[in-house]
Amino acid sequence: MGTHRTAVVTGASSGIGAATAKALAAQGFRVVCAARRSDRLTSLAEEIRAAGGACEVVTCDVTSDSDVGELARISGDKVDVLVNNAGGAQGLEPVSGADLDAWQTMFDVNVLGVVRVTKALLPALVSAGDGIIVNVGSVAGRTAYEGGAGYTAAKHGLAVLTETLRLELFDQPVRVTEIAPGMVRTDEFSLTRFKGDRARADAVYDGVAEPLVAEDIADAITWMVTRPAHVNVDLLVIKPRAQAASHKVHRVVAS
Ligand code: 8X3
Repeated sequence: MGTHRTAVVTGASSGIGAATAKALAAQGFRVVCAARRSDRLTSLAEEIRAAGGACEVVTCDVTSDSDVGELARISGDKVDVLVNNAGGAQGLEPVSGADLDAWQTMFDVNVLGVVRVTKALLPALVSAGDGIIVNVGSVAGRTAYEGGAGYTAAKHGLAVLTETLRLELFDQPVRVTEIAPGMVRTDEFSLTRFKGDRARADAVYDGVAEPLVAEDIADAITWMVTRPAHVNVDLLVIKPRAQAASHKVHRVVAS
């Protein structure tokens, strides 16, 4: 265990987070998997260990100071990789019908959660001598779309947070990066956005031959963190071939 480099992944219980935890474990990292749902984390840890990986789990809500404190304690004095993946969208209402509770949650998780976790782990990332932070943003953090404002504003916030942190850490041995995925079909992203409405969630991917999947993003994150220490991938925008832009998606409608 002592020789492993440590990677911390938040939102690790499903989707991009779980896939990233598995991918980094396969690269030899000791992976600290953080998420709210401990039952999911337990089965993820079993899967990683069965494949020969090193893994620890922490039940952690990124909006909780005490949970994040515990995450920092378990992560240890040196953290080589931090993947701030916990996040998500709620709703697709126009600004005129904004659900402020949903906006609060989106800012709490996508922005303040990243600040809280980053702040707690930064000393360990610096101590590692070659730390890297990967913030999982979104194309929603680069462009706007109707109905998306709570999420797009939060992910724009995350993008600027990432840029600011890179400036502030310019003389420290820590790389600061963002990956901004477009359409990724995961089990939960759209289902959460539409409060469990399966038909609405599935409609997001209607007619799209091959949306990205969580493993595509995990693969890209693995590439970013395994570049030589002097190589900082500031921003990696990644979309399926069928998605030229947020609004411009090639859909094949069944006849
Ligand atoms: C997910 C991409 O287009 O649903 O972050 O905002 S989108």
